[in-house]
Amino acid sequence: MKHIHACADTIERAVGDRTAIGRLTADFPDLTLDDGYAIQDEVARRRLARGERIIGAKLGLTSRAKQVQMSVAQPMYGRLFSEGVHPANEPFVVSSLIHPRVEPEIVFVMKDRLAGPGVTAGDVIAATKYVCCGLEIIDSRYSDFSFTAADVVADNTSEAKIVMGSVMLDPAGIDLGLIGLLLEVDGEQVATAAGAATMGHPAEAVALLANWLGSRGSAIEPGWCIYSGGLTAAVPLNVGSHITATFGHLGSVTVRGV
Ligand code: 0L1
Ligand code: MG
Repeated sequence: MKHIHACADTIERAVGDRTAIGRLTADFPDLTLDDGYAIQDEVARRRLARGERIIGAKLGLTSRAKQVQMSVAQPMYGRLFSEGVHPANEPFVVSSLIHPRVEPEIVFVMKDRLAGPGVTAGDVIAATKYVCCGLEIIDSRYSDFSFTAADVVADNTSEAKIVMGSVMLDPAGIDLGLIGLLLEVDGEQVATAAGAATMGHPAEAVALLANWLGSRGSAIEPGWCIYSGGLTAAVPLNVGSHITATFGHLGSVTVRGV
């Protein structure tokens, strides 16, 4: 037993109080990645009991830019909940979170169930209803976004809110690895990337997720949306700032902090 319930309490308190906490691993240095997922599972169980719904999943740290920014060099996954959907074009209240950041992602909306082992990027493309662009608004519950892999997995990989673009495309007709991205803050270019920044191709990240879930007796379910991981480092969302991601073929998506 590695204090799973106590750690889940700590994470939930940080979310509720909107107050950053120290790393769980400072108190429990032997916390493993599996313990992190057990804490994530426990918090998810409580959220479901309170009436939230799971609407998908997210990959974290699938690009080199994100791994370098966070000093954690391993991909991971978290859950997306119905409470997290933020309508495009609606201002976002920055003070509703602790210290939000935004990252641009390619989003898969699934038509078929997918579970490993053996799921490939080709299987992902075939099982996808459409792809669109998205912004993920992340909010680490840890001070200064400072964490180990076990900490951030326990914190549902900093999950907070998602915003989805409106252009929906069949991924079979485009090379998602070669899709370009321009990230702007207040009209200034802050980063550029291509879809290949996510594990060579964003469908590879979704295949990894399907294989991980399969190994845990779970699956990607029809209708789920999957955020395949930030293509660039995340940028702070401040009051008054406009953050826009414009993708080749997939259009653009903006969030405005108020
Ligand atoms: O979606 C993400 O890539 C977040 C995972 C890492 C946590 C973070 O950057 O806060
Ligand atoms: Mg993300």
